[in-house]
Amino acid sequence: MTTVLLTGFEPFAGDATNPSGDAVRLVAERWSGVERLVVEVLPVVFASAAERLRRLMDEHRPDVVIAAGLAGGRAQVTPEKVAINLADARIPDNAGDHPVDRPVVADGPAAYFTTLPVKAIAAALNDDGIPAAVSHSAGTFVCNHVMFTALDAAAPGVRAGFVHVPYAREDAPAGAPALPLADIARALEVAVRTALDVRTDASTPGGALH
Ligand code: PCA
Repeated sequence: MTTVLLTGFEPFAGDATNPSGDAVRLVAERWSGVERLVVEVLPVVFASAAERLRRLMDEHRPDVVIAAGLAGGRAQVTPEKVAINLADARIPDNAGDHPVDRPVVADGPAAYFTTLPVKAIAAALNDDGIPAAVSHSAGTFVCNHVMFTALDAAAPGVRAGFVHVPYAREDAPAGAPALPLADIARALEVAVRTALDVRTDASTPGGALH
Protein backbone atom coordinates (compact mmCIF):
# COMPACT_ATOMS: atom_id res chain seq x y z
CA MET A 1 0.00 0.00 0.00
CA THR A 2 1.24 3.48 -0.85
CA THR A 3 2.08 5.47 2.25
CA VAL A 4 2.35 9.24 2.64
CA LEU A 5 4.03 10.91 5.60
CA LEU A 6 2.85 14.49 6.13
CA THR A 7 4.28 16.56 8.95
CA GLY A 8 3.68 20.04 10.37
CA PHE A 9 5.20 21.86 13.32
CA GLU A 10 4.16 22.98 16.77
CA PRO A 11 4.17 26.76 17.48
CA PHE A 12 7.48 28.60 17.92
CA ALA A 13 8.92 32.07 18.38
CA GLY A 14 6.22 32.98 20.90
CA ASP A 15 3.30 32.30 18.55
CA ALA A 16 0.24 30.57 20.05
CA THR A 17 -0.40 28.47 16.95
CA ASN A 18 1.38 27.16 13.91
CA PRO A 19 -0.77 26.84 10.75
CA SER A 20 1.37 23.95 9.47
CA GLY A 21 0.53 21.77 12.48
CA ASP A 22 -3.12 22.83 12.45
CA ALA A 23 -3.37 22.17 8.69
CA VAL A 24 -1.91 18.65 8.79
CA ARG A 25 -4.42 17.74 11.52
CA LEU A 26 -7.24 18.97 9.25
CA VAL A 27 -5.84 16.98 6.33
CA ALA A 28 -5.78 13.83 8.50
CA GLU A 29 -9.36 14.37 9.66
CA ARG A 30 -10.79 14.46 6.18
CA TRP A 31 -8.36 12.24 4.24
CA SER A 32 -10.30 10.12 1.73
CA GLY A 33 -7.43 8.88 -0.44
CA VAL A 34 -6.81 5.17 -0.91
CA GLU A 35 -3.24 5.73 0.26
CA ARG A 36 -2.30 5.40 3.91
CA LEU A 37 -1.67 8.85 5.38
CA VAL A 38 0.55 9.22 8.44
CA VAL A 39 0.46 12.67 10.02
CA GLU A 40 2.69 14.04 12.75
CA VAL A 41 3.27 17.43 14.35
CA LEU A 42 6.99 17.85 14.97
CA PRO A 43 8.66 19.85 17.72
CA VAL A 44 10.48 23.02 16.65
CA VAL A 45 13.68 21.57 18.06
CA PHE A 46 16.61 20.78 15.76
CA ALA A 47 17.67 17.47 17.28
CA SER A 48 14.34 15.96 18.23
CA ALA A 49 12.51 16.98 15.03
CA ALA A 50 15.20 15.27 12.94
CA GLU A 51 15.20 12.20 15.19
CA ARG A 52 11.41 11.92 15.15
CA LEU A 53 11.31 12.25 11.37
CA ARG A 54 13.96 9.56 10.87
CA ARG A 55 12.05 7.27 13.21
CA LEU A 56 8.77 7.84 11.37
CA MET A 57 10.43 7.16 8.01
CA ASP A 58 11.99 3.98 9.39
CA GLU A 59 8.75 2.77 10.89
CA HIS A 60 6.29 3.61 8.09
CA ARG A 61 8.53 3.40 4.98
CA PRO A 62 6.59 6.16 3.20
CA ASP A 63 6.62 6.53 -0.58
CA VAL A 64 6.08 10.29 -0.29
CA VAL A 65 7.26 12.55 2.53
CA ILE A 66 6.04 16.13 2.72
CA ALA A 67 7.05 18.24 5.68
CA ALA A 68 5.33 21.58 6.09
CA GLY A 69 6.19 24.62 8.17
CA LEU A 70 5.31 28.26 8.64
CA ALA A 71 7.14 30.95 6.71
CA GLY A 72 5.71 34.02 8.44
CA GLY A 73 5.81 36.94 6.00
CA ARG A 74 5.40 34.90 2.83
CA ALA A 75 2.13 35.49 0.98
CA GLN A 76 2.30 32.31 -1.09
CA VAL A 77 2.48 28.60 -0.43
CA THR A 78 6.05 27.74 -1.38
CA PRO A 79 7.27 24.24 -2.20
CA GLU A 80 11.00 24.28 -1.52
CA LYS A 81 13.52 23.28 -4.20
CA VAL A 82 16.63 22.86 -2.05
CA ALA A 83 17.74 22.03 1.50
CA ILE A 84 21.22 23.06 2.65
CA ASN A 85 23.51 21.37 5.16
CA LEU A 86 23.52 24.34 7.51
CA ALA A 87 21.88 25.09 10.84
CA ASP A 88 22.32 28.78 11.61
CA ALA A 89 19.60 30.05 13.90
CA ARG A 90 18.55 33.66 14.41
CA ILE A 91 16.52 32.57 17.45
CA PRO A 92 16.86 29.55 19.76
CA ASP A 93 14.66 26.56 19.00
CA ASN A 94 11.92 25.53 21.45
CA ALA A 95 14.49 23.64 23.56
CA GLY A 96 16.97 26.52 23.69
CA ASP A 97 19.38 25.13 21.11
CA HIS A 98 20.90 28.02 19.17
CA PRO A 99 23.26 26.61 16.52
CA VAL A 100 25.64 28.84 14.63
CA ASP A 101 27.01 27.55 11.33
CA ARG A 102 26.59 23.90 12.28
CA PRO A 103 26.01 21.16 9.70
CA VAL A 104 22.69 19.33 9.73
CA VAL A 105 24.54 16.10 8.92
CA ALA A 106 28.28 16.04 9.64
CA ASP A 107 30.15 15.09 6.47
CA GLY A 108 26.91 15.24 4.46
CA PRO A 109 26.66 16.94 1.07
CA ALA A 110 26.32 20.73 0.94
CA ALA A 111 22.75 20.46 -0.27
CA TYR A 112 20.00 18.23 -1.57
CA PHE A 113 17.45 19.06 -4.22
CA THR A 114 13.93 18.00 -3.37
CA THR A 115 12.60 14.89 -5.07
CA LEU A 116 9.08 16.36 -5.13
CA PRO A 117 7.73 17.77 -8.42
CA VAL A 118 7.78 21.34 -7.08
CA LYS A 119 6.93 23.14 -10.32
CA ALA A 120 3.96 20.84 -10.85
CA ILE A 121 2.87 21.39 -7.24
CA ALA A 122 3.06 25.20 -7.57
CA ALA A 123 1.12 25.02 -10.85
CA ALA A 124 -1.57 22.75 -9.37
CA LEU A 125 -1.95 25.11 -6.41
CA ASN A 126 -2.30 28.16 -8.63
CA ASP A 127 -4.85 26.29 -10.77
CA ASP A 128 -6.76 25.63 -7.56
CA GLY A 129 -6.79 29.36 -6.72
CA ILE A 130 -4.14 29.11 -4.01
CA PRO A 131 -1.21 31.52 -4.51
CA ALA A 132 2.00 29.50 -4.83
CA ALA A 133 5.55 29.67 -6.13
CA VAL A 134 8.66 27.51 -5.96
CA SER A 135 11.11 28.79 -3.33
CA HIS A 136 14.87 28.35 -3.57
CA SER A 137 15.62 28.75 0.11
CA ALA A 138 14.03 27.01 3.06
CA GLY A 139 16.17 29.15 5.40
CA THR A 140 18.64 27.77 7.93
CA PHE A 141 16.31 27.05 10.86
CA VAL A 142 14.38 23.92 11.85
CA CYS A 143 12.38 23.68 8.60
CA ASN A 144 15.49 23.47 6.43
CA HIS A 145 16.93 21.03 9.00
CA VAL A 146 13.92 18.73 8.66
CA MET A 147 13.88 18.98 4.87
CA PHE A 148 17.59 18.12 4.69
CA THR A 149 17.04 15.22 7.10
CA ALA A 150 14.12 13.86 5.06
CA LEU A 151 16.21 13.86 1.88
CA ASP A 152 19.19 12.37 3.71
CA ALA A 153 17.02 9.57 5.11
CA ALA A 154 14.99 8.89 1.95
CA ALA A 155 15.58 5.55 0.26
CA PRO A 156 15.97 5.61 -3.54
CA GLY A 157 12.61 6.25 -5.20
CA VAL A 158 11.08 7.97 -2.18
CA ARG A 159 9.82 11.44 -3.06
CA ALA A 160 10.54 13.87 -0.26
CA GLY A 161 10.53 17.58 0.34
CA PHE A 162 9.10 20.58 2.11
CA VAL A 163 6.32 23.10 1.71
CA HIS A 164 6.35 26.44 3.54
CA VAL A 165 2.97 28.03 4.21
CA PRO A 166 1.92 31.57 5.15
CA TYR A 167 0.23 32.50 8.42
CA ALA A 168 -3.36 31.38 8.82
CA ARG A 169 -5.70 34.35 8.52
CA GLU A 170 -7.40 33.29 11.77
CA ASP A 171 -4.18 33.81 13.80
CA ALA A 172 -1.93 36.10 11.74
CA PRO A 173 -0.19 39.06 13.34
CA ALA A 174 -1.70 42.38 12.21
CA GLY A 175 -0.63 43.25 8.69
CA ALA A 176 1.06 39.93 7.93
CA PRO A 177 0.13 38.18 4.69
CA ALA A 178 -2.11 35.20 5.39
CA LEU A 179 -4.45 32.61 3.92
CA PRO A 180 -7.49 30.96 5.51
CA LEU A 181 -6.44 27.83 7.42
CA ALA A 182 -8.80 25.78 5.24
CA ASP A 183 -6.86 26.91 2.14
CA ILE A 184 -3.56 25.95 3.77
CA ALA A 185 -4.93 22.48 4.50
CA ARG A 186 -6.25 22.23 0.94
CA ALA A 187 -2.82 23.32 -0.34
CA LEU A 188 -1.15 20.44 1.50
CA GLU A 189 -3.72 18.00 0.09
CA VAL A 190 -2.99 19.27 -3.42
CA ALA A 191 0.75 18.97 -2.79
CA VAL A 192 0.33 15.36 -1.61
CA ARG A 193 -1.93 14.43 -4.53
CA THR A 194 0.44 16.00 -7.05
CA ALA A 195 3.45 14.28 -5.49
CA LEU A 196 1.61 10.95 -5.79
CA ASP A 197 0.47 11.50 -9.38
CA VAL A 198 3.34 13.37 -11.07
CA ARG A 199 6.56 11.37 -11.48
CA THR A 200 8.45 13.86 -13.61
CA ASP A 201 8.29 17.52 -12.69
CA ALA A 202 6.84 20.04 -15.13
CA SER A 203 9.52 21.45 -17.38
CA THR A 204 8.16 24.98 -17.49
CA PRO A 205 10.35 28.10 -17.27
CA GLY A 206 10.71 29.22 -13.67
CA GLY A 207 13.45 30.24 -11.30
CA ALA A 208 14.18 33.64 -9.84
CA LEU A 209 16.35 36.57 -10.89
CA HIS A 210 17.36 37.29 -7.29
N1 PCA B 1 8.78 27.29 10.61
C1 PCA B 1 10.17 27.37 11.01
C2 PCA B 1 10.38 26.22 11.95
C3 PCA B 1 9.05 25.69 12.26
C4 PCA B 1 8.12 26.36 11.34
O1 PCA B 1 6.91 26.11 11.22
C5 PCA B 1 11.14 27.41 9.84
O2 PCA B 1 10.77 27.90 8.76
O3 PCA B 1 12.28 26.96 9.98
